[in-house]
Order: sequence, then C-alpha cells, then structure tokens
Amino acid sequence: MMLKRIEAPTLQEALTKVEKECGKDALLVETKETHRGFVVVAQKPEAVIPRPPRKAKAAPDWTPGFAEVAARATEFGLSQGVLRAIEKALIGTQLRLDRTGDPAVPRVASKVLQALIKTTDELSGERLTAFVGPTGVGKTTTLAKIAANAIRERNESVAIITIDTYRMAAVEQLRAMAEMLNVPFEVAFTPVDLKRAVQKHAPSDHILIDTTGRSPFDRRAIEALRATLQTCNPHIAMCLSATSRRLDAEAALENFNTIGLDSLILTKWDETRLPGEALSLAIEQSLPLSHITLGQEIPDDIVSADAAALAASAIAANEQEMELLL
Ligand SMILES: Nc1nc2c(ncn2[C@@H]2O[C@H](COP(=O)(O)OP(=O)(O)OP(=O)(O)O)[C@@H](O)[C@H]2O)c(=O)[nH]1
Ligand SMILES: [Mg+2]
Repeated sequence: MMLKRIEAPTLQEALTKVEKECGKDALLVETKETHRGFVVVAQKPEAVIPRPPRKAKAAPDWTPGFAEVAARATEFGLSQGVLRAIEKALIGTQLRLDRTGDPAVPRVASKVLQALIKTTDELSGERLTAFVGPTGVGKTTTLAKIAANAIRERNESVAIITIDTYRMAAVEQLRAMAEMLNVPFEVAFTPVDLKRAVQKHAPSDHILIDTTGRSPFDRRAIEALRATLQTCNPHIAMCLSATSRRLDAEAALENFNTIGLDSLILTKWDETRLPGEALSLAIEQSLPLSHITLGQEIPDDIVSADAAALAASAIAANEQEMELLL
C-alpha cells in the first residue's frame, strides 16, 4: 500500500496538505491528534488495488434425483460440464430423476462416468516413450516408477535416456535412479545424440526418455522439444499435476498438445482435495489416462488408471456405499 503520513498544526491544514499531495480523492486511513497538532495517514487513490467484482455463482439447477450425486461429485472436483453430460445420459433412461432417493441413480451415474473416462495401458506395451510436461510435475519420478515396475512386475528390460540437460542436477538425479534400478542410462545433448541413443538401445523392451520441464507458455521451448523428439517419434506421455488450477492445466494441455500428446498421467493425486478437476479435463479433452501417481515413493506410489475405480471414488462417498450400490 502506498501510504503517506502528513503532519500539520491543525486538522484543516493537514487535510489541505493531503489534498495537495495525494489528490482530492485520497483515502484517509487514519487521523489522530498529537501534542504537535494532527497526523493524517492518507492513501493515494491510484494505489488502491481494484477488486474484481464478485460474480455470484449461480447454483446449477440439477434435476432433483441427480442433485445429491452432483453435490458429492462436485466436492471431488468433477466439472459441471462432465456432470451435465452424466445427467443428460441419465435423463435418457428409465430412472426417476424428478424426485430424490432412487438408489439406482449413483450406480448408473458411476457407470456413465466410467464410460466417459478413457484409459490406456498402451504405455506397458510401448517401446519408446517420452515424458513431457510443466516443471516439477513429477516426470522424472514417474519415469522411474514406470521403469521399476516394468522390471519388477513383467521382468522387462529398460533403458533410460535423458534430454533434460538444462540442469546438471537433473541429469545426476536420473543417473542415480538408473543406477538404483541397474538399467543403462544415456544423456543426449542434441537431437542426433538422442537418435543414436535410441538406436543403441533398440533391443530393450522399453526406452524411456526424460525431458526438461517447461512452462506451458514458453512456446519456443515446447517447439524445440517437439523438434527434438520428432527425430525418434516416441509415444508422448504428458504428466500433469492433479493439483494444477483448472485454467492453468487447460493451458498446459493445449500448449503441450502441439507436440502431439498420446496419453496423460495425473501426478500428485495425493496432494489435492479436488482430483476431479484434472480428471474432468482429461475427459473433456478426450485424452486417455495411463497412470495416476500418489506419492513420492519409487516404485510404489503409482497405479494404472482404472476407470471403474476412478468413477466410484468420484460418485460414491466410500467403497462400502459403492458395494451396497452394486
Ligand atoms: N506428493 C507427491 N509428490 C510427487 C509425486 N510425483 C513426484 N513427486 C515429487 O515432486 C517433486 C518433483 O518431482 P520430479 O520427478 O523431479 O519432477 P519433474 O517433473 O521431473 O521436474 P523437472 O524435471 O524439474 O521439471 C519431487 O519431490 C517428487 O518426489 C506424487 O505423485 N505425489
Ligand atoms: Mg525431471
């Protein structure tokens, strides 16, 4: 705040000074009498940060039979757009939506949501995958989890390549992980290096490529990433933090999609109370989800995206309730 302290022997003189120094519309923050006269603390009007007008959020007018499901799913973060799509699908059925209390509504709503969530297990069959996304979303950690699980669960061979040479610490972070997993590790500084490294490890079941985190608004960096990855044409797995604000997540998906996204991994699911926001975005953008990551532990804190389980957690308050409904 730009405050000005003005002192004068009389209040009138102080106010005249305020007007002269801060203008006619100055705000008087404080006026007090002292043993020497008056002190006025004033604020220049242009220093006042205008508050955006608060838009009253209209309560969505759900059909009575759907309102309870909608309220619960909204608490999970599911968007109005997705909820409208579910409601629309229910209106076409024989369910009674004109009154509350039909126990079939959450069950059918969950099934509809399940159908809306596209999932893919392509990554487990993919030979060459690059992990892209904004800074710090968990690309490197997720890559390590996926590598470890391919080795542990399917006894497959993995090679790791990083093109994240932007920070040396990032190279060392991944080198340490590769050593821990006992898999070959390559650093590619140029597109030619990348091509060579991919050729060298062609016999591996999986080649996982780590990339530099980029601001979704740094179009040049994203374009450079696209051009580099084009040399080997990998499956592009986008990592998006489930904690991202909706508008930012939307921008991230839109801008990274210039690379051509094949699948989505929602990370940091454990760090948000509204995971439905990111889930809704995946649905709205028709991006298939491959994994959800739930913590920092490598390799345990990752699960394959399961549409039925995701829908159940979005619609039903708890599993017990879901069991009763099924
Ligand atoms: N709570 C939580 N933390 C995670 C998860 N995934 C990654 N992290 C943490 O997020 C931080 C950043 O992870 P990184 O894997 O380095 O992220 P990155 O996207 O590779 O980061 P840059 O390469 O710098 O862009 C680390 O502290 C990870 O342990 C997750 O699912 N949940
Ligand atoms: Mg990284």
